[in-house]
Amino acid sequence: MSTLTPILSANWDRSDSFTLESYRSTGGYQALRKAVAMEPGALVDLVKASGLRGRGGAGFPTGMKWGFLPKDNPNPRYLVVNADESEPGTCKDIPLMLANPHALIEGVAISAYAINCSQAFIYVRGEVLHVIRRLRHAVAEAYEAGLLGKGILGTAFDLEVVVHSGAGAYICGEETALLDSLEGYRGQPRLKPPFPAVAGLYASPTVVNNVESIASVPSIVDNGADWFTSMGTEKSAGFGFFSLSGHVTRPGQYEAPLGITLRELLDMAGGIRTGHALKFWTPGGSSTPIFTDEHLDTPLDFESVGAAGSMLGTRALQIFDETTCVVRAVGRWIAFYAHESCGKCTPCREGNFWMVQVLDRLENGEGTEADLDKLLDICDNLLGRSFCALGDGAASPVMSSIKYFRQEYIDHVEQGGCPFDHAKSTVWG
Ligand code: L3W
Ligand code: SF4
Repeated sequence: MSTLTPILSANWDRSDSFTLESYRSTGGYQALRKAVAMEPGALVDLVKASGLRGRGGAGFPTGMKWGFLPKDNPNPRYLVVNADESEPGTCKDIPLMLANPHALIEGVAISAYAINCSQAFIYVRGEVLHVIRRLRHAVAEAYEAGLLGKGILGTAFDLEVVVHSGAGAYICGEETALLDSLEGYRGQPRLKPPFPAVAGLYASPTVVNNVESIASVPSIVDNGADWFTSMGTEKSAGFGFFSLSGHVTRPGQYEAPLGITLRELLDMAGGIRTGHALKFWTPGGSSTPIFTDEHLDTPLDFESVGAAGSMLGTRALQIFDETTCVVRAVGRWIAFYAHESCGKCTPCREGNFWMVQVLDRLENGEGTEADLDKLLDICDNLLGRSFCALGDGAASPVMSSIKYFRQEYIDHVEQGGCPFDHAKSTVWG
């Protein structure tokens, strides 16, 4: 039975948790002091040994990514924090930055030192002005205290940190679109390879990491790689946020070891709202294939979720009970993807547009059974044929919902429209 592991969220109940004074009073910035006394390469080895994997969705090993930076490139190196959190259901980085901005800033300083970089950017989703203000204030506090800027903690290590506001485009969470946006261009994904580690910001070697990944680094430096690997599973080490939303009694952030199950999380969260039963859920935001009550005991780690046909993604667990119409839920997500498609490639630009039309007509009683094949055909043209992960992600909820709830789609056809009373589903009502 897994229990919670409050590490990044340990002090969230303190009303001043976001201040430098509060962060320092609980041991904050001790890890930075320890790190700058180490060889940078030893820090990279430490993060590799911890097994930390990217917390932004893909789970790529963080230390390995740092190790990809070419040694013979004379250009400056950059560290870019992806704080453009926008995946539907994903809501972990924003509370983390609000309640604990110094964990991120300390992580930025340690990570930049580890990769020999003296310029970092935190690219924040443009809509969250309050988060941007809080981060800028925390960065200013860190400069004032000699934790950023020239000669950090009396060493020769210099680091400038810029908090950059995005302009509210979901695609700018894709790392190369983010880099284009940061350079002042319209954010659209670039062809990979080259990966940012080789040619990223201003065509220079760049590490792009998610907020939660970077904020986890100080705890690894403080406590060691063995401490981190003692949590989670062999290939999915450590802890992470599981963000429960929707039809759950106590929605919110549950910081727990990877490998915990939804059943265990629901036990802690008071279960599905009273009088109702689980119908479907997303393990990692709407870009991951949906799960049902069959998957209550699937360990939420990269391997187990993958083996069960989905992705751990951002651990955004959106929970829906039996009052929710799956066609309507999927329709809402696809409308989002259609709106946010950057338009660069045809499968995603056209496919999402047409999926919205088909899902709308099914929901409104104008669909036919052939529409199911049409949806699957469009998905076939999206999956693996889109330029970036947005296209693949959009196909996921459509294909998986037809797999698990085919009859519900057919009911929409046979009953001339949606058989659900949306007022009963507080989520989509
Ligand atoms: C150097 C190589 N670097 C891979 C790096 C790469 C990137 C990281 C992961 O999509 C997924 C997506 C969403 N040399 C490398 C290399 N890298 N090979 O590793 O790369 P990749 O391509 O596996 O994934 P990605 O393009 O970063 C992320 C899914 O996560 N997702 C998350 C969405 C999250 C948000 C949000 O709001 N936070 O949007 C949810 O499912 O769909 O599949 O850094 O450069 N040989
Ligand atoms: Fe743009 Fe969509 Fe193509 Fe990605 S898949 S490049 S978001 S059009």
